[in-house]
Amino acid sequence: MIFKSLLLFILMNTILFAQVHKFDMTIEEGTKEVAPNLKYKVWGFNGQVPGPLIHVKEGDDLEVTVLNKTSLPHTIHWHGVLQKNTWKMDGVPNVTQEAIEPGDTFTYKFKADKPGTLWYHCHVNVAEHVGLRGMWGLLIVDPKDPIAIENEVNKEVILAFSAWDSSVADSYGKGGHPQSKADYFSINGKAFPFNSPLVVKKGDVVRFRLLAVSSNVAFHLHGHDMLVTHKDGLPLSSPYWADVIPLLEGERIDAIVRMDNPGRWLNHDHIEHHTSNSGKMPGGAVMIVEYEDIEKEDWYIWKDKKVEKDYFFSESMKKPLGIHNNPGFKIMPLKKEKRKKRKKKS
Ligand SMILES: [Cu+2]
Repeated sequence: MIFKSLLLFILMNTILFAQVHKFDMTIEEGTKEVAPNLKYKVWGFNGQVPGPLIHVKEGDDLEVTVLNKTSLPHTIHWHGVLQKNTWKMDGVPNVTQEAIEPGDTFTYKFKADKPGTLWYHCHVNVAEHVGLRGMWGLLIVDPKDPIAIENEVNKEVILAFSAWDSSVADSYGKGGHPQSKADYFSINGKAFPFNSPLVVKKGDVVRFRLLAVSSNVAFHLHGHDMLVTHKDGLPLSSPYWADVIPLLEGERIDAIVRMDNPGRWLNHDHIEHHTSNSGKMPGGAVMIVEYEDIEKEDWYIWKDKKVEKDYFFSESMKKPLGIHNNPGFKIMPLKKEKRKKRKKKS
């Protein structure tokens, strides 16, 4: 009897009360290989770009303790979280808090009060730290009341678009000037053809969560119409069909696609100069959707391309709620990089 009531008590608690997630996060210095000829000095949350995926449920409480292991100050802004009665957790330096100095920690405590595709990023010198140095990651908040089509989704795919200015790749503290020019563009931190194919099968219902981190985007998927269902996390009262989805910097759009057209399909930013690596085509914010079992002919540009399993966070999104690092996104620590260079010279 006592055992039964205890079980009931635990069950009621999990149903009625939010979960508390306590995470430790670091900010680390390192190098990100955006393309083989573009190694970029970045700051990575948990030493990776994109930062780790944080996946929680609407109403959950978060406590994130951030340790700044770099040589410049940073913060974290939780973009989309409303911070009701917790405005000091909004992560804006000199407005809601003092920036986290090198070697210091800061604990962000807040409720995941808004559902959907959210993100987090540094709010110090945003044009450089977020725009060019990789200080961003995804915060996915599952809704308490999903709309009907969300329940049909069997594959989650996150595509985050960012731009890079190669002229400041090697110099922290530079870049982000209005007159500076981005010449490399990427999806989840890597430019085509150095990123990964997305493998799907007929019948999949894929939710594309699109985020424009630091470049405007005109997202186009060949061979399929996309049903646009959510904007900045919230469900639209009238979802609509599109084959090009425009996003301005900071925006998130969710689109659900029924994979019903087997083949090999290009998936790209339709702002044309975003599809090159410093003018060299093909490159930039481009990747390919491959249906399983489609033959790969010799002339296929990605015939021997290895699929990076969690490149689009599909595996991480299947894991239990929490914070998920992704070894594929690890940056190379600066010290190691220096050692490697020295070795090469000797
Ligand atoms: Cu920063």
